[in-house]
Amino acid sequence: MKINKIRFIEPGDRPYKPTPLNLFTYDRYIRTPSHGLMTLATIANEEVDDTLMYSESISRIPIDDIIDADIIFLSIFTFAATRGYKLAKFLKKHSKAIIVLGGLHASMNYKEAVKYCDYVMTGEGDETILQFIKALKNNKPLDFPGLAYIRNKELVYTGNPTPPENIDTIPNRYLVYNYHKMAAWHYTIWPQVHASRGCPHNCDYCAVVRHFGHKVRTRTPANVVADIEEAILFHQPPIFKRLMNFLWITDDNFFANRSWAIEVLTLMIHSDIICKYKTKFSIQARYEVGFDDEILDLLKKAGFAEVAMGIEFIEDESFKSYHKKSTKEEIIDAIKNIQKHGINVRGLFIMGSDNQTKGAGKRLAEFVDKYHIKGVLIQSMYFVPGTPVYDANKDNLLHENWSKYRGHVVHYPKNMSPYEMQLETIDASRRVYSLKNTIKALLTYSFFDKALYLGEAFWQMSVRSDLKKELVNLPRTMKGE
Ligand code: B12
Ligand code: SF4
Repeated sequence: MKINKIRFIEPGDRPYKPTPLNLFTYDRYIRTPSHGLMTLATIANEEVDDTLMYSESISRIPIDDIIDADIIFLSIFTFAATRGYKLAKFLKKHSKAIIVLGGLHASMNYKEAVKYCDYVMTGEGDETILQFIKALKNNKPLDFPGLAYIRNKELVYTGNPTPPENIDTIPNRYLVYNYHKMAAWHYTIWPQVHASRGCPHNCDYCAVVRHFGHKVRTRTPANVVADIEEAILFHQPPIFKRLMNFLWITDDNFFANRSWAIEVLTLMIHSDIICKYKTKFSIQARYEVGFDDEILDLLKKAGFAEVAMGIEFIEDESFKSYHKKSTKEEIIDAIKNIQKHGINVRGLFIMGSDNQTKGAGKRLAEFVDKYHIKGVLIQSMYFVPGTPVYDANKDNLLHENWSKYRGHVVHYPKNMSPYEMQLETIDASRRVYSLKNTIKALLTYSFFDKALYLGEAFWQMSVRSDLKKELVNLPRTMKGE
């Protein structure tokens, strides 16, 4: 068949609406288009010239331009699955295109996703996307691993694909409709680069390791640095320079391959990126990096302003229960050592573990205060089919309305009602971004930290208002009461 036009769609949970709020705060959630789908669009564009991506994070989707495509690829994480299914269903009805769903949620739940599309493509699509397009173009059978579809009312699955080793594609960000225009003027849209995949650990609640596997695969250091430079340039406004440049390296565990991480950081230091663009960087890491003085020195020299640490819990029992290999003491020591190197620590926390009791929100905020953590993400425990926490809690879930799997309590915690747990999350955020802390930030933080703090304080306000609205739907009793 002829394949002349391909469209990629990133469904947005809360599709983009233009509002002045978007210019300086996050409009309920941080909006940056999917690096993964952009990468696939870049690869597909090698084969088909008329390739374009729409991200509902940053623009509306002009249906007229989608409907006459030959293939439409949609990408879904769990929080966007409901919207993705709705779009896929609509497109299946109104377009002759072949509708394909992929991404973490579709891969881990292909039996569910296949009901809404022609094909689900599981795993990472870097290699299979071209196989798929070429097979259709050349009327060859679609029999390679990584495909799920329904034939004669039966589900066919061709098996798991092998994860790609070569992941050196630099995404062509210009393939995302309206992205450049938005990025130039919206300070809340940050450049991001994803440099490695896979993690050797096995935390029970983590979907990432189930999707990307335990083997750590890395992009070549020169390729990563080239991507960083492209990302920074892409986000520059045409006339004035951005007041602050901030780039987020989004790897889940950047230091899992230590020698590679050192190579990347060294190359960043030797390139003239830091002087040329005066960019600051943020990176996600486990606490162990806090004991690695050599890496911390390199991070500082390479312009890293913060390490976003997956602290998750502040109770040792919770670490044990969910197979997170760390202790509260180790985390505290790591935080202190990172700060000693002049780098801020951002805390990524999970609420809703079985061990948490009433007052968990207050204790979290006290921890943040006591250890001078700058910036938090407080996330309710997630239960994605395919993860051990899902298997252990299948009977405790309130529902499987995926659109609510983005911060809300979705299960019966052990020691509280869902309603009370949600209040604890709201309380934690309210305390961390209290008036007292805001005044402190305004009086004592550097310009850069102040700007970051204010952006987040506004964002957390809208997150809290969202969490509050959901309270009416949450049971006020514990399970079985
Ligand atoms: C950067 C990031 C963000 C960014 C941008 C997200 C984006 N647009 O992609 C921002 C800040 C917006 C964000 C927000 C949130 N995030 Co986030 N985020 C990430 C992070 C760290 C990296 C994403 C990434 O670039 N991955 C790397 C690329 C290469 O992978 P990929 O996108 O999955 O794409 C590959 C494959 O999956 C596949 N593929 C993908 N799509 C398709 C489509 C087709 C057709 C095919 C064939 C293949 C395919 O091929 C791609 C290339 O190999 C991930 C963790 C992770 N490792 O993925 C968490 C992650 C996606 N976030 C998560 C969560 C929970 C959230 C929030 C809900 C947090 C919160 N409480 O606010 C919000 C949701 C916002 C909302 N919309 O409501 C979870 C989602 C869990 C799940 N089960 O879906 C993750 C997995 C983190 C985790 N540890 O669990 N996030
Ligand atoms: S360390 Fe992070 S990425 Fe690795 S399994 Fe645990 S939560 Fe997932």
